[in-house]
Amino acid sequence: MAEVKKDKGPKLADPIESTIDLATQEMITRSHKLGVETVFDRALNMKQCNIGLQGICCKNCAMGPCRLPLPKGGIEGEDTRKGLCGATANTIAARNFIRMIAGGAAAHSDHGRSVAEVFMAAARKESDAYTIKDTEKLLAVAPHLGVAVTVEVDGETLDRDIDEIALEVGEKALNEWGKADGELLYLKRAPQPLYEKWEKYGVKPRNIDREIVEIMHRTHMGVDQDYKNLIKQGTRACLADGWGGSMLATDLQDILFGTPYPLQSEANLGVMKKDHVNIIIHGHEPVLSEVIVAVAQSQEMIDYAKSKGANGIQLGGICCTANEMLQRHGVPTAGNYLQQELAIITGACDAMVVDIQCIFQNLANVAKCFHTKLITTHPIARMEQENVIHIEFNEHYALEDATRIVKMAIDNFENRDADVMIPQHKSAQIAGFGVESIKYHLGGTFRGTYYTLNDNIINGRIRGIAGVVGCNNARTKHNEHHITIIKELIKNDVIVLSTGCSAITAAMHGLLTPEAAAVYCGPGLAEICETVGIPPVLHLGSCVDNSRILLAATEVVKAGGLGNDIADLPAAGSAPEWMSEKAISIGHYFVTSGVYTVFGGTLPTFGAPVFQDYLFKEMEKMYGGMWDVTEDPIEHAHKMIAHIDKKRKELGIDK
Ligand code: XCC
Repeated sequence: MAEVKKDKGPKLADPIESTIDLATQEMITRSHKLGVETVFDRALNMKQCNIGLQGICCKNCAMGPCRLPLPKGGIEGEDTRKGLCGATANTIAARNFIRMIAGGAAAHSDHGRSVAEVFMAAARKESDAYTIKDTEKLLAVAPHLGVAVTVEVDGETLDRDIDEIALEVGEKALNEWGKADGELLYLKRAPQPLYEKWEKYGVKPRNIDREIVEIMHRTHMGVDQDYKNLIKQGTRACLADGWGGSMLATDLQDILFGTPYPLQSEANLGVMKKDHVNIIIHGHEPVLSEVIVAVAQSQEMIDYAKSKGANGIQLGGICCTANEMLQRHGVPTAGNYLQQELAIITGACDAMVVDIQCIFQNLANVAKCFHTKLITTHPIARMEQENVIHIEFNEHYALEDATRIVKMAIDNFENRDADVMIPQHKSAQIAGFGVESIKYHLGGTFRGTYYTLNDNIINGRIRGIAGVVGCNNARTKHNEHHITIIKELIKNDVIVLSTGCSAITAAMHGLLTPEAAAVYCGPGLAEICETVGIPPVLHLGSCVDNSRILLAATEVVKAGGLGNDIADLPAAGSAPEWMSEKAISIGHYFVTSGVYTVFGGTLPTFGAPVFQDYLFKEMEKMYGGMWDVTEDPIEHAHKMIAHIDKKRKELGIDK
């Protein structure tokens, strides 16, 4: 990234070279004016370690770190690189790779566990703040966990008591993390041929926690030293994420807080309001934000805000908490991952409330320069800086905790400096899609009418389906690759399902509106979007909601006409600006569920070409999906389109 020229001191990021988003450009300029450093500046001043980047630095014991750089010009002849213990580049890269899967799967799954615990509190009626809201979803999920929804009494089939079902669903769900025998119950939701592949290759997860623990064991010094066997365990753990922890998180959240249906909102920093108390919620778990939304919308709190001179309370979200609050309540999205510091730099953020994952520690340093109260809420995610306030959120006192947080923000409104600058950029968005609503909007089924997804894929109006998901990364121009790739896909009639910060990015750039179809789509996709009134990019929620994409793909398979397995579909996955370990876990569960998946930028496999080849080529023979990577966003989109076309040809629908 280019820098702003100055005489001495750390380099400053050039706003125009750092991002394609105008609001972000304005806030980077303001950060320089105020002397507040952001991630965009740090990315210029911190060099990346090239060996770590390639995945070939082993620091799993104190004889190392052992670094195995790839010779210039690549390997000729035998690859003799090895660490002190003899670990090869393939072993080291595979160990590092699956440790990333363990980190990602742990993050998603621990989130799921927290939700399951709150679910149990609700099912036991121990909490005022949480109830079982969506009984229809409860009844839909129960059979997948082996919970009966009816009971036989005297030869008559009767509906079971909802409270009883909820309790049993909660117990069965929680059991998935640590049960002693069997396999994950949700694996059977996959198409049968996929389930059989998992069985054949011995990768069916036994329980969620065990697969993550086993990665840590196998990658300890001197245990598993066969890259194929290592990645096999990576596969087990990522499936425990996608078809386990994440899917349970999504389902239980829907039951507790409501299944999302399409709604209208806005996105970007311009959603903040100068004359309102601005509360920004950032992180991942909706357990906290759900209650904050309820409290902040109460008349009592609105009146309290008015008594302090504000015109109301404006909530805004960042990262996946934004997606959770958006999809169920229409709370506007303030920004994506790289905009978190910028929300404070507006000077209008009265409180930033954070829970878990994707939270910069530097938020504390930025908050110190403004009046913003930075509040951590989760026992496992605290910050060492003194200006950070910790209000530990407890589901049994959720209303009290949320009220304390909202009041603190309101009380802080009068401490604002006069120097406030909220960039006047925001876009309208339609969000809140899921398997249920995609089906509903496209004719109430996936097959059989003019509007349905399968029929329109078969007749070619829709060329295929792309899942474009994942983070921003300060090593890539902010938002550029997401937007370039998505625009290229929809121009070529590929419908896009999006989650996480990618969906936020699409929203910020106006792609989540039905009107975007006429401007950006090829004629076939435009016709469908205009006829049924959907955007060409469907926002499916947060990163745990990638499980919705797995289930949407499964429904498309089961509806018929497009093969028997996810791997048969004209579909591809993408993470254009990925950065987190969660992205690697998601990428690998997409691949091992049969999806060709392209990552932008780099992958920590470049330094071990044999291991990389295994991921990029051999995986396809086993699961039908495989990894790929490219730095060029247009090439990225066309790799996906080429795969979609290959699948259309195999299905005989390429005419
Ligand atoms: Fe984090 Fe989920 Fe990545 Fe965004 S997309 S930067 S992981 S918030 Ni999950």
